[in-house]
Amino acid sequence: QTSVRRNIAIIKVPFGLGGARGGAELGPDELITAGLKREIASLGLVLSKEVRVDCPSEPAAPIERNRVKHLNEVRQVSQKVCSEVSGAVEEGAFPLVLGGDHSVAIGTFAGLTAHYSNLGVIWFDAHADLNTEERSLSGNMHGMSVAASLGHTAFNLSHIAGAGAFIDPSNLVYIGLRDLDEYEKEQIKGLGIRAFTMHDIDRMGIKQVIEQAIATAGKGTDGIHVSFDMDCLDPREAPGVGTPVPGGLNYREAHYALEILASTNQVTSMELVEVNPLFDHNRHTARLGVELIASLLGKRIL
Ligand code: 5AB
Ligand code: MN
Ligand code: MN
Ligand code: MN
Repeated sequence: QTSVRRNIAIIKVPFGLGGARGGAELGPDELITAGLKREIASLGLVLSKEVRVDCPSEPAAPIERNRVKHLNEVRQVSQKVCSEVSGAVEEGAFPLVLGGDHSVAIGTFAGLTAHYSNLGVIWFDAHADLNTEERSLSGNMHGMSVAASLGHTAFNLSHIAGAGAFIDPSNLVYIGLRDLDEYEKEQIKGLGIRAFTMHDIDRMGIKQVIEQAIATAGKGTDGIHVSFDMDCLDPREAPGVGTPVPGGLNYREAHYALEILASTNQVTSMELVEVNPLFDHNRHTARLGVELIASLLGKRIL
């Protein structure tokens, strides 16, 4: 038996200008080539639609004097992703967003909050993506998407037509953190965000971690969104990412977490981001991404 809505809407977002280096815009096609649609079919799910968001590939105007990179492009893409995600939910489908760099999450959040007023979020990532335009040391917007969902950035959910309310930090859980900027550490502590770092995974094991994550993100919420940055994995498992950090989740830990999530029947959407084929070998990272999506959609070993 499967655990998600039967109709899957694939929303491809070939956008890489929010990232630290180019290549994430190739992610959606790489995941399709790696067999995503075959996996969906063999799970007995229906691909109710497959859309490709039209994304700018080079800046329309020279980068502004401020340090924030490609804000106008992120803004445009966010609006389009919001419409597609919101439309998919309306049609009764499970939105499966394929990035792109993690800035695409801003649009995903906008589209989801249009329908879910108290959304739970499980954010798998080496990074917290909690920077603001003011505080970011890099100016890369893929490091600001969670902050945008909370309303902390100058450009945030409230600037996207159709978006609902900000995410409640008490509904948000991190898994896999191991590379945080000082400002992000202060924010996590100050806001009391539930954060399972790699240290916590070492200490508690992935079973306890995912169970507690579900208890937090699933309690009193009207859905759980899984945002999966492939750099949560150890670079030995997933070399094809833009910002690899040693010491990440291993193959079975990642699968196990997603298998348990599937069994809750509470997951209402997923995005998988930061697949960067330029740093991959033999499509290894995209193939792993497809397998992980399958686990979240209900695939079982036996
Ligand atoms: B990703 C860093 N905190 O803000 C920054 O891959 C990294 O979406 C952000 O998690 C990584 O540039 C963004 C140093
Ligand atoms: Mn990220
Ligand atoms: Mn990351
Ligand atoms: Mn990254």
